[in-house]
Amino acid sequence: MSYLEDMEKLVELTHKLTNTFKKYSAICFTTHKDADPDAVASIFGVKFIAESLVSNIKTSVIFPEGLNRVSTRVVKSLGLEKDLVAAAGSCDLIVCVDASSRSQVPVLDVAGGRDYVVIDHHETNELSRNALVSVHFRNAGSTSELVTLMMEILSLKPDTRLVTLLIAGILYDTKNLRLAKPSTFRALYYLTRLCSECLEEAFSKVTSTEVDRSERIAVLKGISRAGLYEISKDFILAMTCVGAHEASVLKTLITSGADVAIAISPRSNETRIYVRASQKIISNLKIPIASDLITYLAEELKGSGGGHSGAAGLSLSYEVDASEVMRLVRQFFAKLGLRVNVLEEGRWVNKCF
Ligand SMILES: [Mn+2]
Repeated sequence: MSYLEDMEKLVELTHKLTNTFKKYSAICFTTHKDADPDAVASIFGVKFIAESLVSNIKTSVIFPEGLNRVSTRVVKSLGLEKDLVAAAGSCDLIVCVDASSRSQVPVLDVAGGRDYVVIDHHETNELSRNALVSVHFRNAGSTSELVTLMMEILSLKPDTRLVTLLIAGILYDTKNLRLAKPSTFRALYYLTRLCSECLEEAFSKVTSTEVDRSERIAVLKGISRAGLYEISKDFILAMTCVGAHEASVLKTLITSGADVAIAISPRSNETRIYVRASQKIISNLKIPIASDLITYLAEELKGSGGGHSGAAGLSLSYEVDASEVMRLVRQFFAKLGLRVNVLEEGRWVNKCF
């Protein structure tokens, strides 16, 4: 089906849908569990459509099992939390968005034979068959863009918060437009004509890599304690000791220039050791350095562990001596014919246990 035919079909279905809305007095809007931004934006978008076209209609939203992490952040930053609260009461029509199967929408099971309509873009949609109206376009990049195009067809103008939310939904489902379809850009054209700043706003909300406080502190501690060593003259080894968020600490050490990063993590009656290796040292030495080192340490320290060439970890059922770990690391590299020299001792040994 061509793009233009798709638009004609959408025009027809949009009117069919709005005519259906007019026959009901209370509408519930729902979606799949753990709602992503596309699901949340679609719910708010189609609710806006219903409220704009049908006067005195009662509406409520139902999010089974709440919102996912990105949705929670987006909704919070747009100040839309209060709109999430489901108004108690019954509804005689259920609008089901961005959900493809009955199991994803518990409310439909509860509702039994209740009337419902579908708006969705998944490859297959088993809910379509029994729906009063099914706006199902498998060629759309997101449900948000379908809802946006319905607004365009109806000449409805959402406010800037809803525009931002809809763009966020589109960006999320199209992986920041990498999976965009022609209809995605048509929807974005409509939305950005209404609010051009909303595009950047939505991008920053969806792609934000905001890290929580405990993780930021762990990373900063891990870096500030690190001891630096050279492995022959070619590679840099960073050793540190942290109690949490080891993966983030090690990732930071590697992206900051370490070729091998090791974190010792003391827990109660337990020690975990994590290793990361840069692509440079892996391809230079042509050995799976992280897993080889962990296997060696696990054997010597009587622990268990494993991993891959770039990332590996082990666990010991006792509190290990940090300088013993350092001795074994030196020995491991000595077996490869590589000498480990101190560049800067750091504070990591003293901070371990
Ligand atoms: Mn979706």
